[in-house]
Amino acid sequence: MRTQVGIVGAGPAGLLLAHLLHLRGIASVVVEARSRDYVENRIRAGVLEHTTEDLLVGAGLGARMQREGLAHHGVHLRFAGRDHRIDFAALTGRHVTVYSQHKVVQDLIAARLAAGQPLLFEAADVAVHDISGDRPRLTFRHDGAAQELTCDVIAGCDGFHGICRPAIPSGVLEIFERTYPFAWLGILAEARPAADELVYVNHPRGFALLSMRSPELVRLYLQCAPDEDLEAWSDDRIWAELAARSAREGFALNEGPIVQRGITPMRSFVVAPMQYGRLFLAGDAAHIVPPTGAKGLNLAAADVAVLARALEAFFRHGDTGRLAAYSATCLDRVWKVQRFSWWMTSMLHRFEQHSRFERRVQLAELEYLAGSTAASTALAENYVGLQLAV
Ligand code: FAS
Ligand code: PHB
Repeated sequence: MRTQVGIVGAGPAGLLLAHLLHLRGIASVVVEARSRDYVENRIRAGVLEHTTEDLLVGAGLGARMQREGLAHHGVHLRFAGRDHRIDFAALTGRHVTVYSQHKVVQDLIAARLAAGQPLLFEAADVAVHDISGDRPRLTFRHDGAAQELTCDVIAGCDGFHGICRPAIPSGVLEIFERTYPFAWLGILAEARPAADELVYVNHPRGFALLSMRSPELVRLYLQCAPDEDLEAWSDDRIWAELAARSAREGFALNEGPIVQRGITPMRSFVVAPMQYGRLFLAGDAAHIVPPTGAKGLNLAAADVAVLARALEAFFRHGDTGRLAAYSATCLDRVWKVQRFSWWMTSMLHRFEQHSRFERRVQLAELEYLAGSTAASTALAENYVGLQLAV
């Protein structure tokens, strides 16, 4: 088989890249290790930046998101028993959209299949070859047969645990990482949200986040130990801990059946450069942010918007300038988003190793935010999404 762009991974990065390339008349093949059912039902991110919403609408993918997504014009920070609302609309004139990542993936897969474009699920033993030449190759097994896909370019959109980043020779990549001394225990529950907008909680017992997926479905998180045993958390214990951390006068959580639960590790991770030869990394394959800033999915979308534009210049005009600058262009945004995600995580979580002084400074940070329009604006403009570099 032959194509212009071989794409490894059918997550948000790989699928959105394939769609943006198709709109530009550039052929691609998406090769995904898991089944369609698995990728369409994997519960992950929930918040789309205004920037990502614009990108999806501009690519003709906004219909269901605009029908089912919830526009949010602010978020609440809850600390010391009080709330401070960050008013996105007043501070930035923009908003975010609560729309589950698995629905974004479903919409992208539907668009891919409707366009009759190649999307191969359950591909085994995927490997990349000759990435330093101008005819890189993908090999894999599909439907029991060995396959080889000759490409002009390969996009590594295969997430943090994929095979593309490791295919880059040792010594090429500079790795930046930080592992946090906690994780998130997340649940999906059939209950009405107790607040109209997201509530980020800084509490002496630990961080909590009250998010949602719809007026009937909540997505709630608790800071927990990095090696937390999920089995040790009964439904009652989860609800009791969420209530204790989110307590505020006049506020009460709505409980309901927990339909999904899991533990998400917390790390900051970046590789530089995000490219080698004809291999270009995008999304979680290149970087991971702690989800406190709601950025993982949005960073993936920003990467592929830059890559699609660079590949258009390359295939249409033979211009390699944008491709050569791909990594630097993406990393400018990646590092600003890493900073924001690290800052939100540092400000809102309980660090066992913190001294009394550090804990009081953390509270002062929140109090300063609550009293400063400038500080609240800085949080708001990062949360709704920095301008794309395309
Ligand atoms: P993805 O990991 O989504 O997709 C990579 C794809 O590549 C997968 O489908 C995988 O099966 C496939 N793949 C892997 N190896 C392969 C191989 N060898 N061959 C072929 N295919 C291969 N972000 C937020 O903003 N908010 C959140 O609340 C949030 N929660 C998260 C919870 C969890 C448990 C995880 C793991 C991540 C969470 N994230 C969150 C981050 C998440 O949303 C990612 O940023 C987003 O999925 C990135 O998209 P991709 O880069 O496409 O990577
Ligand atoms: C979610 O709804 O899953 C979500 C929202 C905001 C975050 C992280 C996760 O910061």
